[in-house]
Amino acid sequence: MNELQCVGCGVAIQTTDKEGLGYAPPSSLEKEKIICQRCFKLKHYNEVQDVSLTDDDFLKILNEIGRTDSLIVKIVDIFDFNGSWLPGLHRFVGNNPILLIGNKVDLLPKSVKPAKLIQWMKHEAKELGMKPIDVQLVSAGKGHFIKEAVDAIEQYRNGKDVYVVGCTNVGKSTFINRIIKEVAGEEDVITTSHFPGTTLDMIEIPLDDGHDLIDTPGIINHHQMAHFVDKTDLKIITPKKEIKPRVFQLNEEQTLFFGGLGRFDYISGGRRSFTCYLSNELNIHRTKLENADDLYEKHAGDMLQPPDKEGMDEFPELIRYEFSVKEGKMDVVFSGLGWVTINEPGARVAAHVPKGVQVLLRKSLI
Ligand SMILES: Nc1nc2c(ncn2[C@@H]2O[C@H](COP(=O)(O)OP(=O)(O)OP(=O)(O)O)[C@@H](O)[C@H]2O)c(=O)[nH]1
Ligand SMILES: [Mg+2]
Repeated sequence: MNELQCVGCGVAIQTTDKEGLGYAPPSSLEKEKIICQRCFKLKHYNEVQDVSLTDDDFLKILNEIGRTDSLIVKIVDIFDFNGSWLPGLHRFVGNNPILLIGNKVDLLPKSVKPAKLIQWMKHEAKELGMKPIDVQLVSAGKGHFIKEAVDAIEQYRNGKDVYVVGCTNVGKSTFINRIIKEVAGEEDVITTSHFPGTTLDMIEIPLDDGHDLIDTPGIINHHQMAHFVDKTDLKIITPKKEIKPRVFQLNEEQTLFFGGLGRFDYISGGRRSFTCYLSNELNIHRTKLENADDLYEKHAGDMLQPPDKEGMDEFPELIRYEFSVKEGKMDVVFSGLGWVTINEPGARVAAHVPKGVQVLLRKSLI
């Protein structure tokens, strides 16, 4: 890579087209570290400029990784484990070993034991057909377990390059920034933001043996809730601090609405409790199952929001999925929104999500 690159997002710098990708004013070329206009706006005004890269562009960038001899660090968002998993990853990594890291552990209740979570991640990874060389848990945002992760990377990379890959928004750049801060003391080198698609090209951070730690653009998972809501609503549904589990004692034929974005029907199984793990800012509304359709019809966008009234126009209809829990403690996952834990077997429930968003039943995480 000889051309000038933005230190924040990796995009190739150009100084002629003000509206185009990678624009930086000509005067900035004299600086030691060049930052593009989009990163500047993100950093200073938290404003995002939409990008004209397509899925194919991103895939092309990532395809190079399969031809390297390197360590792959795959990051998943522990709050949206399945939604941020990236099923096709093996196509990019070739035969390289994968270190799996669950990020954003700070969002889970403190009572959750890290060792148990790692066990759970190993189990899920196996179910999903992946054999990582190791599994770690971190909070890149808060700096928890970073030293452990750095030690693991050092151990497994065997003097090779390290590619940090994953879905958009899982915290790859935050993770690398955190490592840079720990090692070199420099803060916020790479641009991060709560908008998906922040990093635009590979960013190489030199390691002390001549190899690199490489940030990569996240792969977009179009099934994530983040793509169905606008910027304001994204803030509401994205948890920023430790999630306070909300417990509901429900009778049969009762419904919970998560704003207007999701709906959970308890159909049968006797009176029992359900635990909701969602952003603390997201409103939960309880009603009778028989009234739920009407209520959504009348109040989606006002009483049941986000999305707000304006966002409703383009909002896809909710699709219903039914589940019977026959054994164990299970989670009904509303991808990108959170999950509801069914504490005991013997319940029939239904989950409603916008068309295109993933719902699944999994072994309980907590
Ligand atoms: N709560 C919490 N939030 C985090 C953590 N790490 C990252 N985030 C937030 O997650 C969002 C995405 O972070 P980025 O580092 O930009 O994610 P990325 O994977 O590089 O995203 P792309 O470049 O779009 O692929 C930001 O709002 C971060 O502040 C964490 O450990 N805990
Ligand atoms: Mg990034």
